[in-house]
Amino acid sequence: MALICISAEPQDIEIDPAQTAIIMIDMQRDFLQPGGFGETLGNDISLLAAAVEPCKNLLAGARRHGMLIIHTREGHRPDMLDAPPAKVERGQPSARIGDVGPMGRILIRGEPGHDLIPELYPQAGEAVIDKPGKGAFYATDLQTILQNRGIANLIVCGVTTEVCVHTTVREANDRGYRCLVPGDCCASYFPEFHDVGLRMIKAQGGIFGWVTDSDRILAALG
Ligand code: TIU
Repeated sequence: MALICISAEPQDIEIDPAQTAIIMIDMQRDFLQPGGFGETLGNDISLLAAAVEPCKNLLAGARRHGMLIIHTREGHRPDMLDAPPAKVERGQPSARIGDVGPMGRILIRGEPGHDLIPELYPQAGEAVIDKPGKGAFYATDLQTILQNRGIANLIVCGVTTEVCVHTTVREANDRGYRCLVPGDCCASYFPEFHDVGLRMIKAQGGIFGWVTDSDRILAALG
């Protein structure tokens, strides 16, 4: 496919869809459904629901165009050897990472709560990357996958805007990827952090990347 031009801020961006991957960050039951990690931290999980439908639409468009689609999941080994005590022990959550909740052990791989939400479930052939940290590059084979597929641009979606989406965008930007963030495909437990997080990406001439929305990406894909 030829280059397409996507309306974005701070300026429009031209990309080749064949060199572009969609990354769905951590659209897991643990963050979006009751009794998971997000709720144990004291958050109102209903604030994340707005991103689901736009992500669904964008995924459908990306699938139609044969784009590389990657899903990530934050979580830890059942033996928790990869879970830093500094992460597990902090704060006063109602249940800690590894404790048993209504969706199984909190943020542990293989548990029901760790799985992706049914609305955005991966299709056959789509990569799922398990990551122990907030960024999708840290301690994963994401960069190898992107290099093997000749990817230069990332469309980064998911939750939460200022935590795992931002960390991944920053990691990707430093590795030379052009990052495009559709704001309606991201959400935060803190609406003001969502807004400012998007502003931070596109400020200073696009210091971390570009911001757009799902409709503008779908319109450009045609
Ligand atoms: N707590 C919070 O806002 N986010 C996370 O812990 N992980 C992700 O953002 N995925």
